[in-house]
Amino acid sequence: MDVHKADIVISAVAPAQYPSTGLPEIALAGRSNVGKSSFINRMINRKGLARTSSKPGKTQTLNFYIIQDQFYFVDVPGYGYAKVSKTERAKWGQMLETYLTKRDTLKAVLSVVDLRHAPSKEDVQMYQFLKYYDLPVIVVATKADKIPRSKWNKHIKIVKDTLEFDKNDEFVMFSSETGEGKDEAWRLIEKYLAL
Ligand SMILES: Nc1nc2c(ncn2[C@@H]2O[C@H](COP(=O)(O)OP(=O)(O)OP(=O)(O)O)[C@@H](O)[C@H]2O)c(=O)[nH]1
Ligand SMILES: [Mg+2]
Repeated sequence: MDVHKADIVISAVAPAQYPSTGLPEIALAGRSNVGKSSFINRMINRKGLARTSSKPGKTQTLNFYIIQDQFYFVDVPGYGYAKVSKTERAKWGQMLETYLTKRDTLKAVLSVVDLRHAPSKEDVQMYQFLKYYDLPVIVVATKADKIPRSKWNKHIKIVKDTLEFDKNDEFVMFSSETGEGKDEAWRLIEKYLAL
C-alpha cells in the first residue's frame, strides 16, 4: 500500500472510545521499546506520527491510526515495563485482553519481537495467547539492522524455536531503520485486510 494519508484518530482508554466505523484493524503487540511505533512510522513513511521514544513505556493507551481511510493500525502499549505498578499492569492486561478477544474488526495481530534476543517469557505468553484465541498472527522480528545478515538465520531459528512458532503463521524480518521487510509486511497485512 502506498500511504499518503495517515492520522491518529484516538488514544483510547475505554472500549466506548474505539472507532465505530467498522473498518478493519491490525494491532501491534510487543514488549515495551521493541519498536512497534517505529514499525508504524516506517510502514506509512511518516517519521513522527506514532510516538517513539528511547524511554520505554511511553505508549500507555490504545492508539488508533487511520491509514488511507481504509483501515486502522492499533498501537498497543508495550508489556514488560518494570516501572509500571501492579495495579496499572493489571488494568493494562484487562484492557488488552478485552480488545484482543472481543473486537470483531480486528483482522490480525503483529507480534513484534526483537531479532537480536531470544523472545522473553512475556513474548512467548503473548504469542501463545493470540494462538489460543485463534487470532491470525504475523511475527515481526525487528531491529534486523542490528544483526549482520550472515547471522540472520541463526537468530530467526532462536526466535521461532523459543516462541514454538506455528508454521501456518506468517513471519517477517524487519528494520524500521533500513526499511527491510516493508514490502513483505505490506503484502501480509493486505492479505488479512482483504480490502
Ligand atoms: N536500530 C533500530 N532501532 C529501532 C528499530 N525500531 C525501533 N528502534 C528504536 O527503538 C526504540 C524504541 O522504539 P519504539 O518504536 O518507540 O518502541 P515501542 O515498541 O513503540 O515502545 P513502547 O511505546 O514503549 O511500547 C527507539 O529508540 C527506536 O528508534 C529498528 O528497526 N532498528
Ligand atoms: Mg510505542
